Amino acid sequence: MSEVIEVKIPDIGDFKNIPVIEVLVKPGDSVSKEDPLVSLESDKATMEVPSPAAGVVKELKLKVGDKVSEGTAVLTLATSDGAGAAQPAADSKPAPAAPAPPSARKDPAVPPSDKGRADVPQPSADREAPRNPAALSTVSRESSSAAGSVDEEGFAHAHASPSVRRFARELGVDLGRVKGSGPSDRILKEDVQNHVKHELARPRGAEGGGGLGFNLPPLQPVDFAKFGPVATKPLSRIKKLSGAFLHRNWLAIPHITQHDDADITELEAFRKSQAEEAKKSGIKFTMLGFLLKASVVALKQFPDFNSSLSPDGDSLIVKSYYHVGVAVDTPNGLVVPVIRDVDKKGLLELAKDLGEVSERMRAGKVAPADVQGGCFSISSLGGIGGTHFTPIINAPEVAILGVGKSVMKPVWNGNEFQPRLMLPLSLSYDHRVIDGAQGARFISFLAGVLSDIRRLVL
Ligand code: CAO
Repeated sequence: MSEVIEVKIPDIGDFKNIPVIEVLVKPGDSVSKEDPLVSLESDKATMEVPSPAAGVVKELKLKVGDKVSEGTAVLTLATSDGAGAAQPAADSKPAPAAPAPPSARKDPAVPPSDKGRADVPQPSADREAPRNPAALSTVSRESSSAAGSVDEEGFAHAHASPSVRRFARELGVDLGRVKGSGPSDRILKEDVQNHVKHELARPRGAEGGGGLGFNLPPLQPVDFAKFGPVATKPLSRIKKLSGAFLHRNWLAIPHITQHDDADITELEAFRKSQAEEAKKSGIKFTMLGFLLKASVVALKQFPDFNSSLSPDGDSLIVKSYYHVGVAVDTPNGLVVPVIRDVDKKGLLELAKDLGEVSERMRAGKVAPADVQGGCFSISSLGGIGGTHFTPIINAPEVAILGVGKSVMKPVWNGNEFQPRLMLPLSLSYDHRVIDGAQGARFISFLAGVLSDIRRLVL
C-alpha cells in the first residue's frame, strides 16, 4: 500500500550545516530507489542524498542555499505500493555507521596554510567519507581541484556533483573541458548541456581530431620562441577557408589512393608538335588539356566516378554533365576553379580556358560560380616536380586525380628496355562509393587513354 514518508538527511558523519547546492527533483517527479534527490557540498566533499524508496515527490522541504544537518527534512514522498513499508526511509533506520578513521576527524589545530603539507594528515572524501557511505555518493573536493587527474573511468576530476558527473559520463563529456557556472565554479547540469551544444555547433578547426568525435587530446600550445627566433604570419583567408574543408574531407571520406604510371611518350611528341603553333595564338598548350579530356573519357566509361552520394547516403546521384575542377596554386592559397563541359570542348579551347581561369585565380578574382558544380578534380603538380602523392577528394565529388612530373624511364616491352616518358598518376576515391577493383580499372583505363591519344576522340 502507498504511504507518504518524510525523507530526511541521513547520517552524514561529522558534517553540520552543509549548504544544499542543487535540488535535483521537483513535486510530481517519479523517483526510483537510490535516485539522487539533493546535492550537498561541504568544504571537503560534494555528496548526494539518494531516495530511500521509489515513489512520487509530494512536497519539497528545502531549497538551494539552505544549510542542513542530519535529520533535516528534504521532502515528502508518496511511496509506490509497498515500497515504503519494505524500504524504510533512510532517516528512520540509518545504516550502521562505519567508524570514521582518525584522519577523517576535523582537526581545528591544522591551519589552512598547512594544507598540502606532506606531514599534515589531509582529509579527503575517501577518508572523511560519511559514516553511512552506502547512503551517499560522494566526490572529493580535494581530487576535484587536482586539475588533469583522471578517475577510473577516464574522466578528468572536476568540481561537480555525482549526478552531473554521471550525466557527463553518459554523454561522453570530459568534465575537465567544461567551465562551471555554479558557486565556486561548480559544474552544473546546464553547463554540460551547453558544452555539448557548443561542441556540436562549433566549426571543426585545427585542433587534433576534435570534430567527428575522435576525442583526441588537443594539441598543446608551444612557445617556439624558447627554441629560436620566430615570426608570426597570419594565414590567408583562402587558406583558412580551404583548410577547414580539406580537414573535413580528409577525416569524413574514407580515401583510397591508387597509383599508376601512364606512358605519354606519343602524347608529349604530339603536344610539342602543336605547342609552337598554339603559342602564336597566345595559348599555352600544356598537358593539362589532355588530362581533362582523358579524364572525361574515363568518367563516361565509369559513371560512378561522375557521381555524388545523396545526403542520406542511400543512393548515388549520377551526373550527365562533365565539369572538371583544376587545382590552381595562387599566392593566397589553393583554388579549384571548374572547367565546364569538358566533353564538348577541343584541346585548344581547353588550354585557352585553363590559361584564362588560372590567371584570374592568381589575380584573386574568384567568383562563387567559378568553384561550383564540379564532378571530378585534377591536381597537377607536374610543372613543379615530385612523383605520386595523396590528393584529398573535393567533396561532394567522389574522386580526384593527382598528377606528378613526367620522367623518362626504361620500360620493358617484352624484348628490351626502351626509354619511355612516364607520367605518375594518383587517383584518390571515396571507398563508400567506389571499390578497389573499380578504382584500379579506372586508373588503368585512364593510363591507356593517355598512352594512345587516338582514344580521346573515340
Ligand atoms: N610533367 C612534366 N612537366 C610538366 C607537367 C608534368 N606532369 N605538367 C606541366 N609540365 C610543364 C609544362 O609543360 C610547363 O613547361 P614549359 O614551361 O616548358 O612550357 C611547365 O611544366 C609549367 O606548367 P604550368 O604549371 O604553367 O601549366 P600546367 O597547365 O601544367 O598547370 C596549373 C596549370 C594551373 C595546374 C598549375 O600552374 C598549378 O597551379 N599547379 C599547382 C596545382 C596545385 O597546387 N595542386 C596541389 C593541390 S593539393 O595542395
